[in-house]
Amino acid sequence: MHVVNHGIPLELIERVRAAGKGFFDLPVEAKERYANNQSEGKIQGYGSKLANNASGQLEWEDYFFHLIFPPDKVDLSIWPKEPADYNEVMTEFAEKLRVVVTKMLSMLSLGLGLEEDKLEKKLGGMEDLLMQMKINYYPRCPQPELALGVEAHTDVSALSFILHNDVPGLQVFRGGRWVTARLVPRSLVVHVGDALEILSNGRYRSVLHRGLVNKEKVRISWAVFCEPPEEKVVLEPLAELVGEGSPAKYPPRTFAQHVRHKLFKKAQDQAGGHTVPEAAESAAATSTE
Ligand SMILES: O=C(O)CCC(=O)C(=O)O
Ligand SMILES: [Fe+2]
Repeated sequence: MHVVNHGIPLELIERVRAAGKGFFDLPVEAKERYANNQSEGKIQGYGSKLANNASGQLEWEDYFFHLIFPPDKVDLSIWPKEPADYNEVMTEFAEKLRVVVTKMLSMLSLGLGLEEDKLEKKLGGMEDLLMQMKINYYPRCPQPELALGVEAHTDVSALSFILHNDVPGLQVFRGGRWVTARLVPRSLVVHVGDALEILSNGRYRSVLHRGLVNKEKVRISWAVFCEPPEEKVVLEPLAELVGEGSPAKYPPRTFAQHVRHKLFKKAQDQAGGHTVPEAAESAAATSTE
């Protein structure tokens, strides 16, 4: 969905875009000083996927991943030092977006017939709900039909907020086909992720989506994943939504267990010769909404 009138000044959004683009415009040696190291568990930092991944699909992107909220959990040492205003801009954006997160979670709680602060509290509240920024940088791709920016997936988060540089490419799977998200001026794109699907016992569905690449234009997106803490919260359908006639559709798991389970399932499906998710395979038609 697109959210407008969200209260984040356009001027601040422009500065976030400029700061992210400024980082990716640096020479590769400068960017590599921030390289992540997945095998050592260092997931924050700069990474590149311009290589074949396990499913054989080429993911054509570089990215920068780091925590932006709450402030006491942020590790500023790994944030880009260039452009010089990166910290200031991203910190201000995180604070403003955190207010929007609370508003969205209130509305989504009310939509389930629950108290306004139910989801916010369940996801860890001001202290423990994490906001992770992933800046996706999709270079121009000479043969866009052979690659994807990001392959089809649902986000593990509760909610994801996406900004982009006005180049189309985000697609959601709806009604049995891939639909390209419209570019709505001044909007934030919001996706429901797995954590919210689980808490709502499937009343809100995690959105299957992917990112296309472009022959003419570089595409950049800023995705902010709002997640519960890894271990503190047990993700399971909220008690109020389970009962006679509506059994729990998901087993209890911590967020960390959910992420591991999903990776394990993906590896198993791939070993069995499937790409994941299967719905994506059968999707031939593509259109613009
Ligand atoms: O580039 C986009 O618009 C979406 C990126 C995305 O889905 C992700 O980073 O999880
Ligand atoms: Fe995503």
